[in-house]
Amino acid sequence: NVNPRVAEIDITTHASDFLWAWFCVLSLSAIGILAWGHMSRPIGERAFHELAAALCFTASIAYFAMASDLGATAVPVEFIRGGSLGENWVKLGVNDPTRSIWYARYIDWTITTPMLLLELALCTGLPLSQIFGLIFFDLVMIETGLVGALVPSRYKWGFYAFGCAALFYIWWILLVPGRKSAMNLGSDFHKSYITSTAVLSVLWLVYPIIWGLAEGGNLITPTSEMIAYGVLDLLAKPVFSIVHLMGLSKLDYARLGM
Ligand code: RET
Repeated sequence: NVNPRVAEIDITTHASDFLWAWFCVLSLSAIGILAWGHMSRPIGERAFHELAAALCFTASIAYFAMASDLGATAVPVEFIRGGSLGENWVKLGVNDPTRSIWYARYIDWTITTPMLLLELALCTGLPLSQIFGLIFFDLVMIETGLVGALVPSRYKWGFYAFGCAALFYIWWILLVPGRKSAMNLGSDFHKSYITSTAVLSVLWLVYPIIWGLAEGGNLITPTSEMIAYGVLDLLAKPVFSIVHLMGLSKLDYARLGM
């Protein structure tokens, strides 16, 4: 009596209240950050508040899509470890389990992770070539993660390895040339940069771990995956942005040439 489509919807109806809540929190964060920019900085100095607000708005639209049960596709599961065909799996045919892969989040990340890196990198005085390098490898990381999630075979781990290599490059740029460059702007810029970079680096480490447990290894259910990425997304977008903007609040943007 269970239509596979209904079974699939069942997986996400429970999570959807959570997803609507996340849509609201992200929209309100965007509005709040925009208002904060208006109150605390003259018109020419609101770029970082606007960037933060724009990326929260983008994420809120992604959560709107996912809360509406859009933006997922069923991918065959070739290797099942540590689970049986329980609530984890949607059984479409005999011996043909699939997992819902929420590709909508990768569309969100494609837009928002470069913006998060720009928030940081534009406060360092890093040369443009290194900023382009950061953005390029960030896109490599997200798109290889997406392809890996959609690939049913073990080749997914090859894509994952490319994504991890790209993340190492991002960490290196942020922690070595980025830090040196921020130091040249002055100790106040350096202090704010170190705090923001530490928060970002730790949070970004957790994403590939979740991926390994969810899209990669099928060790956790799509619902657990949704909650794990959901909590991380709030920390990595509004919370990170607020920490970063607070760090910048006393700094003179003239030193950035803005
Ligand atoms: C993937 C899988 C491939 C390997 C690596 C990944 C890293 C993803 C990261 C995502 C960050 C997202 C953020 C979203 C917005 O808040 C794609 C999971 C390394 C770091 C910050």
